[in-house]
Amino acid sequence: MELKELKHKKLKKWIEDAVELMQPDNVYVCDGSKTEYERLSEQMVKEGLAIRLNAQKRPGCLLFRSDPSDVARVENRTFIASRTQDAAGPTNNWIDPVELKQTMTDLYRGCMRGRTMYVIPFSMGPVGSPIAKIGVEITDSAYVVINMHIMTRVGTRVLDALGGDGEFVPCYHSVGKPLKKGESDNGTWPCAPLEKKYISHFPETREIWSYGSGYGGNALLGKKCLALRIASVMARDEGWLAEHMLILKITNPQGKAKYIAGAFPSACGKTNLAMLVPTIPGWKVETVGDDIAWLKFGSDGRLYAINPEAGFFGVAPGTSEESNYNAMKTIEKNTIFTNVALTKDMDVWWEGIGYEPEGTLIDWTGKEWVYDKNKNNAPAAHPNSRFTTPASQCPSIAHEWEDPNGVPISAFLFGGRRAHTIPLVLESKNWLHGVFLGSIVGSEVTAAALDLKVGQVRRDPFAMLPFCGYHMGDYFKHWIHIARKTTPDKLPKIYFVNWFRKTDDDKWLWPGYGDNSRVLKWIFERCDGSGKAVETPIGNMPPLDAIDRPASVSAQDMEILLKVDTEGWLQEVDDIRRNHYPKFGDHLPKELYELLDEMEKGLRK
Ligand code: GTP
Ligand code: SPV
Ligand code: MN
Repeated sequence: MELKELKHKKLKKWIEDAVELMQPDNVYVCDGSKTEYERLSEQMVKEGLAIRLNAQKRPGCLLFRSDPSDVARVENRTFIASRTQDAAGPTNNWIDPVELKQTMTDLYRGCMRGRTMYVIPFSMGPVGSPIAKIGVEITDSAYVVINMHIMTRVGTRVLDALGGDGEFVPCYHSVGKPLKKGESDNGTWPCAPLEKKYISHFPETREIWSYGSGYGGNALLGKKCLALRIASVMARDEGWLAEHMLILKITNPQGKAKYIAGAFPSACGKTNLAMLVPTIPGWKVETVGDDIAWLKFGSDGRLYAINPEAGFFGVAPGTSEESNYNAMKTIEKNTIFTNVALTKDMDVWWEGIGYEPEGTLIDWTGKEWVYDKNKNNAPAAHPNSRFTTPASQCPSIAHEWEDPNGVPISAFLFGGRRAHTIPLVLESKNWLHGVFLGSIVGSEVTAAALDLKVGQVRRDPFAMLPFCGYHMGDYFKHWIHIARKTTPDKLPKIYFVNWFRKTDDDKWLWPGYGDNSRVLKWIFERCDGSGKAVETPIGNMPPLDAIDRPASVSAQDMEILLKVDTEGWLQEVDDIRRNHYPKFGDHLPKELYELLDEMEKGLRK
C-alpha cells in the first residue's frame, strides 16, 4: 500500500514526519500477506543476510546470523524516560525525555538513507478484539518485518481495525546503519555499536523509540517494549496486569481443566513449561502462551488471561525431542532461526538438540566448527540463539488460545534458577504473601541479556525487572491493590517453584521438563481443594508423599527438594533486608517488610 492511501490522518502525518527525519529511499506499508513475507525473505537471501534451509527437512525456514554485538537484549541501553526519575524507579535506566528525544532525533536524522522504511501496523491480541492494542512500527529492517509477521498480527486488517482515528502506539525502529550511495550490507547484519544503541520508552506519551539493534526484544517492538513496558503502565492506570508470564491449560484424567500462568525470568523455562508433555499418565498440558500474559477481571470476579502474541521467540539451545517435543514439531517449517549452527545438509543444530552433529558445522559466527565431545570448544549455537515460529503450528496449542475473553487463571507461579535454598514448590499463605514471594524472586542471570554476568544471582521481582515500565515499588502496590477488585476466593493461588536445584557436584537434583507436571498436579489438586499441604515459616509445602516422585529422583533427594533450608532462607532474608527492599525507599509497601519480619521470626523459632 502507498502512504497516500492511508485513511488515518494522524498516522499518515506521523509517518510523513518520520520520512522527513530518517530520509529512507522508499516507504512501504506492510499488508501482512504471505507474498510480502516471501518477497522480503527472498530479498534477504539474495542480499546474503539470510540462508534458506533444506526445503525437504525445514520447508519455509531461514537462518540469520546477527552481529556478535547484537545477540540479545541490552539492559543497560534500555531506558524508561518518564518525566521524573522517581516515576521510573531504582530498577530502570532513566534519561530526561526531552534530552533523550534530542539525542535520538540526532541519531535518527538520515538514519535510513539507502534503505526502505517499512511501516508495520500490528495488533497485540486478536485483531479487533476489545483487549487488543494496536501499534505501528516503522523500521528499516526486513528481518524485523518478517519476525513481526510471525510474532504479532500484521497488516491491512490492522489498519482496517484502526479506522480513521483509532488509537495506536507509535514505535520507531532503525538498525542505525545508513548506507552510502551504492553501498550495500554485503551480507553482514546491520546494527550500531553498543554505546549508540537505545531502547527507549516514553510511558506518559506511550511512545517507543528504538535505535541501533536488530535483535529480538530490542527490535520487535510489540513484544517487550509494547506488551510489557508500555502495557505495564497502561495496566497500572486502568486496573489490569501485563506480565512476563506463560499461560498453560492443564487437564486431569477426569477431564477437568484449569489454567495456570507463570512468571520466570528470561531463559528460565516458560516456553518449556507451556509446552510440557506430562510424564504422569492421564494428565494433559496445552499451550495458551509462552512469554506474555495480559490479565483482566471478568464479570464473574475471576482473572482472565490472554496471550497478546501470535508466535514464539524461543531459546534454541536445550530444545530437543526429549525436553520439548512440541517446540521441535512447531519449528519443523515456516520458522526463522537466529544464531544457531548450520549443518552440511542445510539443517540447524544447537547444543542440547539431542543428537551429535555429523561432520563439520558452520557455527553462529559463520566459521567452521568441528564437534569434539572431549573438547570444551565454544558453543556452535549462541546460548541465546532463538527460533521465531507461529503459535498456530504448535501441536499442543489450546483451542482457546485466541479467545478474546481469555482463560480464567487458577494459579500463578513465580520462579527462577536457584541452585540452592529455594524448594521445588512452595504455596503462598494468601494473596499478599504471594505478592511478597513475587517481590523477592531471585534468579541466576542467563544469556538473554548481553550486558550481564551469566550465572550470578540477582533479584528479579515477578520476572519483571527488565520489563516494568515504572517504579517497581509502585508495581508491588498495584499487585496488592488489584486484589480489592474481587473476593479472596476468586483470586488465583500463588506458588513459588524452582526446577533448577543442584547438588554440590553441580548436577540437577530435579529432572525438570515433563516431570514438572508432577508439581503442576499438586498445584491443580490444591486449587481443587484436595491436595495436602503443611504450614512452614516460608509458606505451605507438600508433604513428601503429596508429589509423585520420578524414578530418577531418590527419596533422599526428594527430601532435600522439599525441605525448608533454614540457614539458606535466613541468608535470603538478610540479603533482601540489606540489598533488595531498601532500593525502593518509601515506594515499598510496608506490608512487605512486615511479611519479611514475620518470615524471619518463624525461621528463628
Ligand atoms: P525467554 O524466552 O527468554 O523469556 O525464556 P523462557 O523462560 O521461555 O525459557 P525457555 O523455556 O526457553 O528455557 C530456557 C532454557 O532453560 C532452555 O535451555 C531450556 O532447555 C532450559 N530449561 C527449561 N525448563 C527446564 C527445566 O525444567 N529444567 C532444566 N534443567 N532446564 C530447563
Ligand atoms: C526474554 O529475554 O525474556 C525474551 C527474549 O523473551 S527477547 O524477546 O529478546 O526479549
Ligand atoms: Mn521472555
